[in-house]
Amino acid sequence: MPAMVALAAALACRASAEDGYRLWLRYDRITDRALRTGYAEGVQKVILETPTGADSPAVSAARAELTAGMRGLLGSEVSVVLEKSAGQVAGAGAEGYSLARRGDSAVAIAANSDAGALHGAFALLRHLQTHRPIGGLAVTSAPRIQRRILDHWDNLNGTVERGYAGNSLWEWFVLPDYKTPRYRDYARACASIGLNGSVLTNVNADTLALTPAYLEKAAAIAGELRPYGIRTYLSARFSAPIELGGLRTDDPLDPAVMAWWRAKADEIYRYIPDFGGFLVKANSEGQPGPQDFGRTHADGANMLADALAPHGGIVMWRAFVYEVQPGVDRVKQAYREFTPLDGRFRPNVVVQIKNGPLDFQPREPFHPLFGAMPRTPLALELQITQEYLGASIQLAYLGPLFQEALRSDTRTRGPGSTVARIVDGSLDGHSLSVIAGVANTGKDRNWTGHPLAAANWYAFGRLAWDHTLDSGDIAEEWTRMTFSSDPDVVAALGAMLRTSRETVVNYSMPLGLHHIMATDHHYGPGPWAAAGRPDWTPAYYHRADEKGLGADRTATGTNALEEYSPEVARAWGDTSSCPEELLLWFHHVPWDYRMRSGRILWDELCLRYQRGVDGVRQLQRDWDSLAGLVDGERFAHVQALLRRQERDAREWRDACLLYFQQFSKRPLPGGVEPPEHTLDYYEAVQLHYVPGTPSGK
Ligand code: BDP
Repeated sequence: MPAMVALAAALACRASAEDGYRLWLRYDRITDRALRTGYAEGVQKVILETPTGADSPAVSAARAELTAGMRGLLGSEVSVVLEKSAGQVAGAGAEGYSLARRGDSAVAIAANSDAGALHGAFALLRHLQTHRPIGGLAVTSAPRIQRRILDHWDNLNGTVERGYAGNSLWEWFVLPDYKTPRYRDYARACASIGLNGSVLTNVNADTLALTPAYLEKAAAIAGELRPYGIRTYLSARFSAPIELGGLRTDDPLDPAVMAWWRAKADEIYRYIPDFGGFLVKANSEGQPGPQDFGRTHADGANMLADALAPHGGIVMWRAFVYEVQPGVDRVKQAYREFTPLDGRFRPNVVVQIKNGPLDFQPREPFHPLFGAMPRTPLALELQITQEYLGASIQLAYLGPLFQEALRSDTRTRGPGSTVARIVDGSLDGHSLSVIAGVANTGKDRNWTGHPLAAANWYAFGRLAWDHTLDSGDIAEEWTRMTFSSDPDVVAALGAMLRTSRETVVNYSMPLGLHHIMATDHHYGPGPWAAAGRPDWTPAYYHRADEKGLGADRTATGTNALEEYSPEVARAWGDTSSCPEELLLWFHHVPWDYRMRSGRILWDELCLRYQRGVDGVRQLQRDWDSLAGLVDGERFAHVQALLRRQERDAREWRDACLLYFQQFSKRPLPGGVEPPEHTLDYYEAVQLHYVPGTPSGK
């Protein structure tokens, strides 16, 4: 082959390579001919019915998506026409849609807003991408939670705190002049799963983001996100009045401070007229806040809320607060600080709470603040980026974790008082509702690092839209859209996704163990670690001693259980009724305690760790079975990462069991592989420049 031809062939091949950039919006030709023809005949025309029937950026985005999508999936041209709707579309809410057939050859997408029409366009495409019948097509869908937001922990210098997919998406230095097309593609992906907001900047906030030069840059990004219905938010550093304004105080009750923030809010809205509001981390992990001046979280939040209120903005005030307080369990602190403030926040404030009371561990019980502040809208913060679940190196599909958090029943207002119903506002009648996910996106070509980690972004969006969806169904949808509808692929990848999170739990922190990871970068085991602060030290949490293992959070211990409803506290407070998944979270359990399997705790623990390693090997076998059924590029990438994951899982198992064995003084039971190295070896392991740890070495 002449060199030029070879080069051209290589380039053509590269262009069509599956590098993951297209995410779940691939729109490749449907290979089943009968299905394709049926769709092509049934969807020759799409009617977009909107309140105005007029064009707009969102409507043209919908039109472009439908045109490109149909052309790709069906190889046929679809005509997209606009009509003014006759009246309100029942059940579609402000941002939802209904899909219905119009005669034999057309589909109508009806919505109460242009953003709703765009969501409907994506829903129709998803319907076809997942090969669902269009015969009696009649779908109505509306989001249950009002604000569905990605929180980017992105720094202005391009690094991403806990980001494992390369640098930040936002190219601050060349903004506002150059706007990479990725901004649009990002917004498109978010809109396709129903998200409607992005906090651009890290919760550990930089005041520079609030200066005119950076507001101009943020406005440029906002302009790219807006056509897709994505609103822009920023994190706010509480000390900005001192740092930027030259004031002598940040006291939220000081008139000069209030005036400074009012003027700042006015300025922001001049740049970004539909600015969503502030996300604030205050008096937490060294961040400044109202308590520095003897004021409360409510004083601080309300002062910012008043500044934003004239413009319709909101404050998302985080409840992730803890300090070294001798005698007070870290997991109890947020509840103690926030419950006395219930009813004292302005209506445009939402208190944003992580799913569990500690910090995004592989498994946590639900946060006791859910249900404990009925007069305050509460937002749920989930972590999509896998800080404690193997970064973007290990496979952990988080749909099951998100679902577990949302469906947790707090019992605070009787059975059915789920976290989901507290967050969506239905339990306590709040109209403001927010769900946030800490993003796992970055500059990597495939957006999320691990080729399967985009499933977590996808699952977050789908559950944020409708928390009654099943995480297994979502995994299947994603698989069909991202890989293929080949039944072997759907079955094998579906099984991998469904089991992967529990597998990570098993090889890292089984039976309710938590916070036993390495210090700072959090990648890998570190139950022995001396972190400098008691509440950052794993022994504070695992409490291993000659007698047993686990944190006693019953009345004989820290009594963290008192923060839950009596029904939950009763069930979890007794080892015989506490779910074994949470056993060591709430109890210090003797090594020879009889578990439900009939084995003693030590043996069960060892076997769980082994089960985790075996689980990764099963993931490997499932993936290997897909050779030839998925493209070579993604196949090889995942295969290599699973090899690494198997090694990492063995390290977790061996290191943790050797460490705990010092206390249990018992042999490994049959069926558990002997460790490869000594404990000294594992304790000496030092990782360098772990991604997502901007300050680490
Ligand atoms: C912890 C992270 C830290 C974040 C903090 C937070 O390790 O980087 O700043 O959460 O949520 O999990 O504020």
